[in-house]
Amino acid sequence: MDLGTMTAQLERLRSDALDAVATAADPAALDAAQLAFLGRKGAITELLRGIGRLPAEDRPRMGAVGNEVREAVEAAVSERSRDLRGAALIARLAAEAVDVTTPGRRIARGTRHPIAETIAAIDEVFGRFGFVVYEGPEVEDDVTNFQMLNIPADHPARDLWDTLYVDIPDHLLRTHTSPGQIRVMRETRPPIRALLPGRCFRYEAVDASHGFEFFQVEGLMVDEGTSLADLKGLLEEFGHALFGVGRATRFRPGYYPFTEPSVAFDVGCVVCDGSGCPACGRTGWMTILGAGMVHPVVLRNGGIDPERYQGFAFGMGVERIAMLRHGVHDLRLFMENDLRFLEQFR
Ligand code: 2NM
Repeated sequence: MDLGTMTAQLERLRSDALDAVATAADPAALDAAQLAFLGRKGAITELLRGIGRLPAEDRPRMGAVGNEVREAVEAAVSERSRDLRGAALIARLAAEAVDVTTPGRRIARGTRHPIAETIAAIDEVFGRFGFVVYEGPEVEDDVTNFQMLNIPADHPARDLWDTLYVDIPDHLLRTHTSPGQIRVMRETRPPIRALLPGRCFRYEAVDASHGFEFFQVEGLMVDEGTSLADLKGLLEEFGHALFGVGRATRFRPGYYPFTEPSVAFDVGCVVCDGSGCPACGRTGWMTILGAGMVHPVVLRNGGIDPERYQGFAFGMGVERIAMLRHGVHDLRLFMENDLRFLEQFR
């Protein structure tokens, strides 16, 4: 081959190689193009091997042109490689792009359970009168749950509380939060204004108005000269705060072993407003809590001198209050945690 032919072929290969490099769509295609022209068996490499067969005086010129072509193609390869990597990076960044102007997704928040909400509403009303929340244990001993409250063993009054016992001798699940009141009396001194919310347990068949687990809020006030009139005034305020200022209220005689006298506190029926309906048994009244003057024996059990101090106490079932507040007719709904029910209390 002579110099002219070889130079012409080399220029062709240069232009083919630059085309192949420029159109390589990805790094693999670029590697293939580089190998096809500059590799050990590449077209440019093979052609330049023919330099040795040129006349001696043509070899330096052909060598110089050969190097120039090889370097030009190598430069094109590295430039194309940089471009491809840049394009890949831009594509990745575009895929990862975040539109910071997109409005945030609303976080799904739970709602306060209607029982917790009702306890909070009760706490708030008595809090205005200086009552402070205390909590006693759910597992109690027989002495504190019953005997200290003037409910002796083998006394028929025990039948009022069907009790769940635990595997510790003389221990049980509290049937009311009243044992907590004994603890408050023993651990503090008058004047006392305590509120005890908490879960209570009774061995009972479950129906729309009875559960074996339920919540109670009890209150206790002990001071010199505390009277039934104080109790009545406080409970009337409470009834009006929870069920409306225009709501009728009344007290009836009641019975509890730990209070004397004892009363039941009624409000005008929240369904019929007093005219009589199935919800109130056609009486026009609904009982919302029980109360009374703390029995002197109970005060003494709490370490308080009944000659000097008097006290009243009251207790209410939270489910019942919540049912009346929200028009719920079956207390089992409060324990099922069905979201279709709970979401209505937003
Ligand atoms: C009620 C009704 C009447 C009550 C009594 C006491 C204590 F410990 F002071 F004697 N605590 N709670 C009481 C009184 C509870 O619930 C219907």
